[in-house]
Amino acid sequence: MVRSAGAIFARLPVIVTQVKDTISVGPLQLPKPALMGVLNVTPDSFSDGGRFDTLDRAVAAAENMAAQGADLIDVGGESTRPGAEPVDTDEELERVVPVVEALRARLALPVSVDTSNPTVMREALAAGAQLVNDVRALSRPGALEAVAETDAAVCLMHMRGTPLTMQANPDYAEVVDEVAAFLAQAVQRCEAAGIDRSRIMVDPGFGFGKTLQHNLTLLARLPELESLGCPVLVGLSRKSMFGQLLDRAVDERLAGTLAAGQLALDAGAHVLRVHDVAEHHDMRQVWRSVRRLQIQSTKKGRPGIADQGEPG
Ligand code: 7PJ
Repeated sequence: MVRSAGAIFARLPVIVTQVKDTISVGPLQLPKPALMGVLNVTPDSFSDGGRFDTLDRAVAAAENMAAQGADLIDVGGESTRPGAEPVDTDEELERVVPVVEALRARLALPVSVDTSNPTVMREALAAGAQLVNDVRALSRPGALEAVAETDAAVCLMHMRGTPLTMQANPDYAEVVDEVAAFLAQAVQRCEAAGIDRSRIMVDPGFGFGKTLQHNLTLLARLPELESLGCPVLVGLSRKSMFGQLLDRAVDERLAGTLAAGQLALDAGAHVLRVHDVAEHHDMRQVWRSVRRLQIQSTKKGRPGIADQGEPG
């Protein structure tokens, strides 16, 4: 079919507003906002069956998340929930590396490894992982070097204390300033070790040594982390902050998680780390569709969200 120039130009604004933002971090190109699907490979997450059964189930879970709209898969073999005990290197390697290998062989999505252990980082990156997600911000001896030796991306998260002790009595004079200062210093340590800023994402670490009030304040003031100049990743999924705020068990926190996730997107978050990919995929679609119209109307000088009153 031959179209007139007029018909083509008439469609142009539509085409332009459909162009997706992208996030570029190290070797990764992700849509903005991106969804990181959580794949736990701790024994309690796949309790029965032998090794191959575990592997098959992990791959099936990741394939399911990919079909539901995940943009990358975060593989973790160490539980970092409050009160969790550390796991030894051999055990973590055995849990994580075969899964990373299998996902790279069978899935088109990039893979991230949720670890603080430099040996696990090295082996997982050699097996094809492209992002190190470290809740301890590469603070373990050898971790900076393990990432610097490669071209992988890294996510630096803020935590106060250790998973065993962090929720005992978290205390800050000014939580947002302290988290931002910690992350700025972690970024500098990386740069000094040869990890370029363009490879780094930052994360305020919801629930890691924070009270409910700290978590809410960090979410409310998330845009302040943009001054670090790195994409911001947030992990809110099913966290105890929703248990406290709503009096809900872990499996009843999806609505709270989605509301907080939407606020995080409004505040400029680049990546959401989530368990419930399908629901976040829908939320993102609704958010994007309205966001586009908000941006267009703001450009025309119409009132924005700051002009609405206080909530009741
Ligand atoms: C996070 C994480 C998070 C990043 C976990 C849980 C606890 N990594 N790993 N950010 N949380 N970057 O999922 O409840 O918030 S494990």
